Amino acid sequence: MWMRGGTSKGGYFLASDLPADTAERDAFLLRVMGSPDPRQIDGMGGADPLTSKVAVIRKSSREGIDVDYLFLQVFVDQAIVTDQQNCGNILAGVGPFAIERGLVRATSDETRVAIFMQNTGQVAVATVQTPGGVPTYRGDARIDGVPGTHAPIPLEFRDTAGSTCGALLPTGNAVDVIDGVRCTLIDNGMPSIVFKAEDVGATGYESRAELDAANELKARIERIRLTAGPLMNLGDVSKKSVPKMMLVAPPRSGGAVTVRSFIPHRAHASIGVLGAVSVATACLVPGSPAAEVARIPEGRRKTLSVEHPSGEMSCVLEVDEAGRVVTSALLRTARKLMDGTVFV
Ligand code: NQM
Repeated sequence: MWMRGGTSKGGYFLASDLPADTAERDAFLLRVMGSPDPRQIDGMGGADPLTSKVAVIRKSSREGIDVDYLFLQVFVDQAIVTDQQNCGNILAGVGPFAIERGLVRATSDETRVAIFMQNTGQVAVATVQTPGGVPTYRGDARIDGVPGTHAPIPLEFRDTAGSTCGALLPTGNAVDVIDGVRCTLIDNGMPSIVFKAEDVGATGYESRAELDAANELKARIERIRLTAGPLMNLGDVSKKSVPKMMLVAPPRSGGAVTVRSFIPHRAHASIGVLGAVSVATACLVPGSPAAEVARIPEGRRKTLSVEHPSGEMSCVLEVDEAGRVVTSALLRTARKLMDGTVFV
């Protein structure tokens, strides 16, 4: 099934429909997407990392969990399929897909689907609109980066701190200076490097096209990324899609912070879901570059509007007495686009 999940798009497969052998599976998915090729002309991919994504879903045998979800990023111009990151946008389609395929039974007009995210070993709960027991994609919810309105799919996350790096702040520091730039190395669901846009000669308000054309800037932040990878317990990240690079600046539209992200080599058209959660969390780390530019609402339950190139993403963060983020929630939408046979 081909679906839009949040601001991403990709193929959703039952695990049982894919080769069990990882190398065979990856070769198959490269053929499906038409990679490696910058245009992905011979496949389903959209010549963009945001539309070259795969969800692999199976019924879960875990207590209290409905389905297991493995996310795979199929590189566009390299023959790489990686499970080294999660994807909260593609996650938005997992609940409806699981109901459509009969892995989960709709319970009432709304069905909560508990999803184990295999990439990071954490749980997300998606609430899917299921009037009459059938998922609907129509509704009034709007998310920036997607035209029109659709049925709301709220996503809740718990225990995402240190999802891949082992700790929220894998170096134990709020700030590490790398290549002369003050950075926060953080992982609240997505390994991310957060630094002030102005510290790398950017404004933080550039368009995606401007950032993609900024070759000197991209080379500089890639140097930072390659140095930071091992410090974040990620090893050599030259062929990995994490950590993501997050350039922050003061908000301009009444939000909490402005972000331009690289994922990691192309600029994001908006921002990733867990990427946004990780940046919002960095804004709450005292002494961090993000905290210096952010405007943080009061209270234990905070809605941080993260401004990005095509609008904003509101992250609802709940903090404990010590100010640590314990849960996060976001609104996404998804849409079933096509259900059929893909030929390889
Ligand atoms: O951060 C893009 C996306 C993502 C990932 C990326 C995502 C997340 O927008 O949870 O959703 O960072 O590669 O789909």
